[in-house]
Amino acid sequence: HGLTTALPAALERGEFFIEYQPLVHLDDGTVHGAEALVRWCHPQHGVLGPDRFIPLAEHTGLIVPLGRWVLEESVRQANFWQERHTDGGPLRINVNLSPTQLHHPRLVAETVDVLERSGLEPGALCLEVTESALIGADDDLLKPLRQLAEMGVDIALDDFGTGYSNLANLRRLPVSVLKLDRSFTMGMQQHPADPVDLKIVEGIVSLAHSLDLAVTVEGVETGAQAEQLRKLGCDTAQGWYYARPGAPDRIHSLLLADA
Ligand code: G
Ligand code: G
Ligand code: MN
Ligand code: NA
Repeated sequence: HGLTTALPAALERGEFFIEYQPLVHLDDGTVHGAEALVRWCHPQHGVLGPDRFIPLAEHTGLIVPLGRWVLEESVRQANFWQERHTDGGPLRINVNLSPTQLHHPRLVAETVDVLERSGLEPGALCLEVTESALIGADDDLLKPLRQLAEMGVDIALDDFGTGYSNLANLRRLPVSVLKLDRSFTMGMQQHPADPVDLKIVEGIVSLAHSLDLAVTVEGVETGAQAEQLRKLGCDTAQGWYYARPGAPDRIHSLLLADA
């Protein structure tokens, strides 16, 4: 596959870049942080989204150096924002971790190293892992995540509610945030909102809060959805209603507007 063989050179040539999508507090709309979303500016095909190359990088193992670069770059960026917006409270940076990265023996050491070199406090970093990556996870797999959580790094369960959500299993996982999948938000778009989706979200929020987990909702596209999700008790939100993923200066502007 052409894209697969081009990946290592692309990383060396600096063809990857990161877009940031803001995460906002649902109660007052202020910025809580941003999710780092990687893109590939391919010399022939133009800008490729992660769906086009993350699975290939995952398959070849290039996800390890690529993921390291994403972490390093987005943590550096978050620290830059932090230093310029000290009064706004800590700004969070969310970084996606793929299953291969989770299994990598140097995950904890490298994350500690990146944080120390940047000066960003561990509590400002949130690592997103998908539910499916943790299905049937044994203690060996959970141990690095526990170590990171003990240092203060937040672990978020991404795309929550799409897989084989095992609610009882949540207690065992070192997660502090649930990211509710976009499919639930889509159910809020209808008028009236899908009553079953309402009940499900209500139940998930109540369970999450009773376990001291924060709830982030993805894919908010309208003000009506945001209001509905706020009423249901969700804490933070992400979606086109607030902003599409974009260049880092967009986050900088939003932070200036909040101040
Ligand atoms: O930005 P976009 O909606 O195209 O992202 C699609 C998916 O790609 C997201 O759900 C996200 O989980 C994944 N993704 C984006 N950036 C990264 C990254 O840096 N590492 C990994 N492993 N996945 C990413
Ligand atoms: O990590 P995750 O797979 O959840 O990445 C989020 C993905 O969802 C990104 O690809 C991003 O571009 C996309 N996205 C973010 N906000 C919205 C939205 O409001 N609506 C839709 N349809 N997609 C969104
Ligand atoms: Mn994500
Ligand atoms: Na997601």
